[in-house]
Amino acid sequence: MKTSVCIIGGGPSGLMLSQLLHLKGIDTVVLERQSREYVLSRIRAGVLEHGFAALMREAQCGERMDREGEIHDGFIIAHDGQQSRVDLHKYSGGSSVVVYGQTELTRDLYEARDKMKGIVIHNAEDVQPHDLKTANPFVTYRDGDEVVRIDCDYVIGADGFHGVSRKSIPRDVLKEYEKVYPFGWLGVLSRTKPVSPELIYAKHERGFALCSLRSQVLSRYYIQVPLSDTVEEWSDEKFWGELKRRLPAEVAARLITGPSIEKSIAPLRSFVAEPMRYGNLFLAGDAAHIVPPTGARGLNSAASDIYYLYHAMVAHYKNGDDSGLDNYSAKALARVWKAQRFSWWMTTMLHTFADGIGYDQKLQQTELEYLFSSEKALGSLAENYVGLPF
Ligand code: FAS
Ligand code: PHB
Repeated sequence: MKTSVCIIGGGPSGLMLSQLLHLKGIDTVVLERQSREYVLSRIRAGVLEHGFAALMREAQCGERMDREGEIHDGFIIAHDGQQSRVDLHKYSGGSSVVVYGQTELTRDLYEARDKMKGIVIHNAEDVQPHDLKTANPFVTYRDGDEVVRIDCDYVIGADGFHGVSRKSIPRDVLKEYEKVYPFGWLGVLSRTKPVSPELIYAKHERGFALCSLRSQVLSRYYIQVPLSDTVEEWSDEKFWGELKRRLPAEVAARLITGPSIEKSIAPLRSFVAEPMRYGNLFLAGDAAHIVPPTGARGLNSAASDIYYLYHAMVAHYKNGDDSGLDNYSAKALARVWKAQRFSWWMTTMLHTFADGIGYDQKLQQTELEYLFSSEKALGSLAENYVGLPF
């Protein structure tokens, strides 16, 4: 098999790039390790930057997002017994975010690939990139007992944190930066009316909590839990009780609870791998970087990688201009590190650190007091949350 761009990973990063390139007449093949059903069973991000939403529309996949997604102009930070609203629209100069689940946008991307007869191969086993430092890289994978070879010009590693691509870069070339937080998020999805029309990020001495949503009949809630906790230890009843304890009384009083239809614990970590290019391999999305979800930057950081790669590939194939490819790693990392900073700042400000000495807690309080006393501080939060320019 031969293609121009072989994409490893059929998550949002890989599918989005495949769709955008196809619309420009650049052929791709996507290799996904799991089944489509498995990929679509994942419950992950819920907040899209306006740049991501624009990319979905450019990929001709934005119609259901615009119909079913919700525009949010602000969110609440609950702290020290009060609820303070962050007016994103005012402090970002008129921008906002779209609340629309990653599961749904991934479904939209798959359907768009089907409509254009895009090649997405599922259950691709033992995917391996080869000859990345040559002009003729190729990728192999197993289909049952058969080994299939795909010759290509470029390989995109969009295979997430546990993928094969990043590990294909020699250890003496790759530099990894990591920060592991001493807690995780226990997340619950329930077919209940959301407790608030806007997201509530709650700082509480018992631990952080987040009230989010997927629609007006589908709620998404999280509470900070120790890394040692397991989902089995958290009955629905125990979860709802703990969430209520961490919310302002008037919010807890109106919380509608119901059976969890998904419940999982995700550890929080910050991670960046450099460089994001090795020969003719380009890393994108979670394959290259991970953020704690506090700042809703995870999926949105993948979007800017895809945006840069898309424009770089079009410049190469249409104009013979390789400047975008040559600058990709530096350009993508510049924005990735800004998302890392913002995610670290939101996580450090809002979570409870068991070993937090008095000084760190005083700093947390000061961060919040400064934030809500300064329009410039609110402007900084808002421009990061709605998404820095690509
Ligand atoms: P993905 O991991 O989504 O996709 C990579 C794909 O590659 C997967 O489908 C995988 O099966 C496939 N793959 C892996 N190895 C392969 C191989 N060897 N061969 C072929 N295919 C292979 N972000 C937020 O903004 N907000 C959140 O609340 C949030 N919650 C999250 C919760 C969890 C548990 C996780 C893991 C992530 C969360 N994220 C969140 C971040 C998440 O949304 C990612 O940023 C997003 O999935 C990135 O998309 P991709 O880069 O496509 O990576
Ligand atoms: C979510 O709805 O899953 C969500 C929203 C905002 C975040 C993290 C997760 O910061």
